[in-house]
Amino acid sequence: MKTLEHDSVSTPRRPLRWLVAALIGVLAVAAALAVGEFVSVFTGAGSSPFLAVGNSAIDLTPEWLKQFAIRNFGTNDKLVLLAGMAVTILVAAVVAGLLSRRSPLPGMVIAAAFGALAVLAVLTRPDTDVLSVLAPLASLVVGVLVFRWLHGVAVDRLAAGSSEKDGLTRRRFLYSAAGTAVGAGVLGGAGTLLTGSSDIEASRAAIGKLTVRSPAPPIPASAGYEALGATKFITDNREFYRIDTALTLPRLTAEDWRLKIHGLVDNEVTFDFADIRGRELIEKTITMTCVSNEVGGPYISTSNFIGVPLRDLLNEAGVQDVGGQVFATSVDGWTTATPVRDMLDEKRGALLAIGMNGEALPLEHGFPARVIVPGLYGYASACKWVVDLELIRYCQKSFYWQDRDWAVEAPIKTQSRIDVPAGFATVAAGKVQVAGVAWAQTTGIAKVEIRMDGGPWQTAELATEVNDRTWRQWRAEVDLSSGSHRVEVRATDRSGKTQPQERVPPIPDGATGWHSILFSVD
Ligand SMILES: Nc1nc2c(c(=O)[nH]1)N[C@H]1C(S)=C(S)[C@@H](COP(=O)(O)O)O[C@H]1N2
Ligand SMILES: [Mo]
Repeated sequence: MKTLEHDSVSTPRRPLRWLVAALIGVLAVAAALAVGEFVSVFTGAGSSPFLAVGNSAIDLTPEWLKQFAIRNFGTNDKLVLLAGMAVTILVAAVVAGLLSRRSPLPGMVIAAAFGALAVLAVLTRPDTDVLSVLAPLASLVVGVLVFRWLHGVAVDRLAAGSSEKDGLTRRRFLYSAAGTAVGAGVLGGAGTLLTGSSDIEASRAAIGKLTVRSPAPPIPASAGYEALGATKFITDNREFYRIDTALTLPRLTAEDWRLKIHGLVDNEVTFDFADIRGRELIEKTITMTCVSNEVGGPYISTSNFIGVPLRDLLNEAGVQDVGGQVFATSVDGWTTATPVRDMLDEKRGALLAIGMNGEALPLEHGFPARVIVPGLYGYASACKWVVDLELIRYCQKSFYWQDRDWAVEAPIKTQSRIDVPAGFATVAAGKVQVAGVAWAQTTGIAKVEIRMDGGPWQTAELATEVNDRTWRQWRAEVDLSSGSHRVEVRATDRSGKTQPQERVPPIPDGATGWHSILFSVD
């Protein structure tokens, strides 16, 4: 590090001021991140050092922490992770600066270590290639060099001695620091702008309205109790729950999308978007549910899904082992597996979906195409951004959540939820309306009961059934005196099974227990 010894023999080495040292760390890291972000515009979204580290963090997060995040931050869990990463990086940058008050070496080593971490993260992403490594490498090099350079400028200033020279070098440091900040801002901003999802949005917009050969029957008004303030039967696309491990949305246009079906099949087939769209599209009203949904939780929504029967696509490939699994892979590397039997079952009606409520799939729900298998939890069936279906024998491969101790197979458990009144609401005395949803996809709901304050069960009125793949709404009326009350609900499905009272957590194959709400009557 000879070249860095700016102090002359006559000027004794003085450490940099705390603030200057910290600023050098922060600026070097900002420059590194900005350059990495900018280079990743050209080397692919997966190569962004910041996001690659974030995505790896998601995959490496222990199960309990992931559950905690989903429970506490819900769909904001990714935002919380990104903010946490930003804070960690900021702290590391400040520490790197402060450790380098005398020599730039500690900061350079820390910058290099962070760069190496990003290189590793990018290399281990499933959606990156060798070229992708250029982005984190650029970050590493820029981080180390900018740190060393700014440090040199600052030390020069200290070593200057005469006040005239001092002023000159102080100005030089300020210019260098400001230049670095502006440069990082411009490059980082340009990188973020250029990696926007506008090309994907344009590809989606170009699809326009999907023409469906056999539309889903209209939802009768009697299927819900919207007038009571109950949940809407069909969830708006923007309200549909979203669960996935993708920190940023995959950037796959309809034009570039391909679905390959291979493995234990007679002939490998590949479909493109025009192939799928050109088929007779069907529309089915289906309620999807996430296995992570706690009793009474929000991760359940209903949509009119548009697509083609997966059964047809699989039969075109020629399934060799109906006792095996269909192993699905998303363009972002996420995987799942579903029993072949369930995918082929005509009554269940698994779809390769390309639309939701008349529109092309929204980006966050799997554009251009995804799998929907009624009656199975999403993690074990509903692959978004699906690009590959491989027919395999059991135990040949394991999928994303299976590797994290969730069940290999996961039919949706019969459940019910109270939506009206809201928890801890205060309602007027007299006849009180209680309403909610119950679901037992592909089995159907036979009965819903409620009870007040631990009293006798009372049968609720069921709304018109839309089909056995959707939730069923219910309502009941109770006469209540003023004071606080507790209402509980339980559903019985058409197989005759009543929801067990015992509370079990979502892991490994879905929560059980009765939902209850506390509220008061005026
Ligand atoms: N590629 C990909 N597909 C995925 C997931 C994911 O993380 N990545 N999550 C699954 C889970 S756990 C669920 S519950 C559903 C949720 O679909 P939605 O976000 O459209 O509601 O998608 C499934 N498909
Ligand atoms: Mo899920």
